[in-house]
Amino acid sequence: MFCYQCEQTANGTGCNISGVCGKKPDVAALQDHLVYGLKSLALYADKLGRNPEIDRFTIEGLFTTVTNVAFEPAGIGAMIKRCYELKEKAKALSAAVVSGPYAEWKPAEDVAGMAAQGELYGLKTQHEDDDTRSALHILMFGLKGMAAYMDHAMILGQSDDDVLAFFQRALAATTDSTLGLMDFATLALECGKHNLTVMGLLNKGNVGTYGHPVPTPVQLGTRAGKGILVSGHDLKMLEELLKQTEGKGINIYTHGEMLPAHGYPELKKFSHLTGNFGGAWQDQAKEFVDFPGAVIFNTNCIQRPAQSYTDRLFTWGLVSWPGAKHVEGWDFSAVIEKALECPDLPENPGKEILTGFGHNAVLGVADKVIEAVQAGKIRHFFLIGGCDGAKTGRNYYTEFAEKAPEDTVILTLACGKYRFNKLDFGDIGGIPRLLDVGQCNDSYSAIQIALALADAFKCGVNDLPLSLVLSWYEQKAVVVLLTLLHLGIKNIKLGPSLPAFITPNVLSFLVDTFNIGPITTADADLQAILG
Ligand code: FSO
Ligand code: SF4
Repeated sequence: MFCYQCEQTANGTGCNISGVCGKKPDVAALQDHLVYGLKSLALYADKLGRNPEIDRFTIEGLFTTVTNVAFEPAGIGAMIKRCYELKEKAKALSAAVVSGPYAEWKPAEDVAGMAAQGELYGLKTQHEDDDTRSALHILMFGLKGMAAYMDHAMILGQSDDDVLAFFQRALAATTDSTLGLMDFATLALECGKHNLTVMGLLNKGNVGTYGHPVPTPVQLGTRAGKGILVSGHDLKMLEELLKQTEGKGINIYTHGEMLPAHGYPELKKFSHLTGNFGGAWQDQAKEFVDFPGAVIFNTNCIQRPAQSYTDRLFTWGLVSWPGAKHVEGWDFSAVIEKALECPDLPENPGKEILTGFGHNAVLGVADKVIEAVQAGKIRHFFLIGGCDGAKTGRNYYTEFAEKAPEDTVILTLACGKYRFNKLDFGDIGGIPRLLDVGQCNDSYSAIQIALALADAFKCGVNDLPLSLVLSWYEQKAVVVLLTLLHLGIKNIKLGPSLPAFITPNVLSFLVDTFNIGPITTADADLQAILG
């Protein structure tokens, strides 16, 4: 196997024995095979035009291969089979004539055979030139991240034909050995552009269904009684579970990236949406031991579970883990039954933290914010956002937030916030110094806030007293970064380490064009930003 798509990749270069994430070589090979199949399908789907069944499958297929999503070989094998059926269908419908190994792809009948084929389809086999391959992989990982956001948007009934067409065109392009570095770099930035549309669709889906988030205190810890813990990013799945548990004496808790769900009016109206439990995704295996109820994952990031809670662990949607029970569709009765069998949670409430500062809430107090900036009460804004992870070096973000001067405001989003979201930052004239904009899925909201501030101050986003200090982990962060670059946002600080799939030459291009740079130390970076 060889995989280097996420930040925790082995030795900072690539997982080649087994995935640090828990991905075994057979699963890695099956995921590589699925991606190969999706490219084969795209050769025909690109010619066919929009076909809802094929386009939907492409989105789900790509999301399946994102870090910390799918670990169950049989499920991935079934997707490869389905991919082949759809490819044959697209071939017949489009009557397109294409040739070459991708066009001729045919998977083996059994999962072991598919895994053996997958070993030949790995990342290293694509394009000879390192820089071209680097740009190709940036595009490929960007497509995976965009597929994750598109999946959530489509679950909420949102779609866009141009975006769906781009998925097929870009996937087909990755099979073209005549394309070079600049072709893939251009496609990668185009991916960032389309992702802005996708993030807008997702925002429309979330806000249209659940209302604009409003600032909301969220209880940490547990309340006496039965409980279900929901982890992931999908709001619709949470809503369905809330409906199905109403009046059953079960408290519903959010974990990790589900925290911002508490801010949505149509979700917070459920009185049994009780609180938030635990920290960021990488702490789940040790923290879930202390959550005696049922646990369900609706998206990444799932980790190898500790034995003690595997029997009360469920997965939903594209997430899978061998041995965890998978819920098909929207019937959560098995989870509810398990929660009722489990022992009660103790009465152990913790402190309250605030969430719900989406763009609507922040821009609702824009006058106050602008006044505070003009009066010199707010000197600078930091967006400290992105993913958390297990590797050392991420304390930088805690230290940065702690050391940010008291006349600065911190906007945050995604699971990286768990590095500092339980600290007290106080407020500036009633404006909290820490504003939780939401999930990584809400990056659109942060962009809207930046654009509105730029508008108010009659300047460009790069001229605002705003610095982006980002942490990345998996492919959703890659595509958000591509979106920021597409928007021309400069001077981003990125950590905790730079992606292994970026070659020195591609990095120089990014530094020269966007002045993007690695984080150093909190003190030095604050000094460099604030002077
Ligand atoms: Fe985090 Fe995981 Fe939201 Fe990612 S829980 S790391 S970028 O899946 O999506 O921020
Ligand atoms: Fe390694 Fe990350 Fe790939 Fe998992 S997803 S195999 S940790 S690079």
